[in-house]
Amino acid sequence: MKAWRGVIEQYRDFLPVTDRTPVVTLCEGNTPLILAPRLAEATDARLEIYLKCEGFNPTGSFKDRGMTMAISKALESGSRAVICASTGNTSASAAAFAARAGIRAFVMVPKGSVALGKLSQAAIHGAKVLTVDGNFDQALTIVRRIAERHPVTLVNSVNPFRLEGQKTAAFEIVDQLGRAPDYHLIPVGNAGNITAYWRGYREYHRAGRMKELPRMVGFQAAGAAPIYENRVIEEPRTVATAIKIGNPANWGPALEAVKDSHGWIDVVSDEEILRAYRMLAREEGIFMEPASAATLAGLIKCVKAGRLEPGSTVVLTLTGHGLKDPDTALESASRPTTVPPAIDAVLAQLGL
Ligand code: AN7
Repeated sequence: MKAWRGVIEQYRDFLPVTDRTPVVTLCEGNTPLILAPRLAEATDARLEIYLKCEGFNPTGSFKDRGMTMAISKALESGSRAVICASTGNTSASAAAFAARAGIRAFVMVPKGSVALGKLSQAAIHGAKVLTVDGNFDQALTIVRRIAERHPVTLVNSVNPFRLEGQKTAAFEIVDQLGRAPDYHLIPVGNAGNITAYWRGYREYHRAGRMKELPRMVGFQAAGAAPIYENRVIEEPRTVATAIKIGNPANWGPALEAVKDSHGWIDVVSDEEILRAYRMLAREEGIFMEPASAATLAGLIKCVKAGRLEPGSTVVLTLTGHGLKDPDTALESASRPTTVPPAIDAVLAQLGL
């Protein structure tokens, strides 16, 4: 087998790159698609469930697929700096790929709403990090204005190259499964990823790589569900900070993806998200961040409501690694027990 060289080299024919594009890659993509029989059992779902583990990308989230494209194209156009607003993962990825490219990264994150791991990534890669006393939507408005007037490239998902890179996840799923799933379940924040997957599935379909298109099903957190509620949420709230977004940039295209594919958008509560978060870690040994667990929470809700045809194949995108957010993990699980350095005391604790 040839060594994996990142999503641009793997899917070059489907991407807007040329021989003159300087490819900036951290060998992102090629993430595992893991069968999850214990989840099917635990949720009473008569389904074949697969987990597309995007947390296993180089910076721990799906953003790397988009960032390899955005940074490569920024470099091609002569840009020396990039900027983004972020709930955390975009900033971590932008910082890493900018470092790899040898250009500057400026990132704006909402104060108090970004998981520790993500902040540490942006910092160690040398980005200029600004925490804003406001929310993600306000930060996005500011960086959009700055990028219009100053020599910095915006790398949020309004940058068209971001979604071009992210659509490669759909290609991989079809390559791995040998077909498209019947349903594709995915969390929705700024709504770029659901848009990108749908684009990827349609392009692969058009190219004759698959026969049937999947239905796209997106999940928002109940306190941050602008698309589901069909209104801007001024003060979004959820434990899943990655998707704490009240006015998604790709609102329209996400709705189109859902409509065209005969799918739907649903909501899940923080309680449902945290239950799914623990279940994923305990039943399948897969540690993903709360926003990713929203997808499993959504699956459970859909199964209970009988919305998924029995016998179907379902793919869940798990967007970011659990290590991104150690605080939520520790709050959600039992704490370590302190013991003296004595065998008897240890045995007593272990019940052996
Ligand atoms: C783990 O990093 O918006 O619907 O600024 O980090 O494409 O926005 C992150 C989003 C899901 C939602 N899961 O994807 C950011 C940011 C995780 C995420 C989403 C995000 P989109």
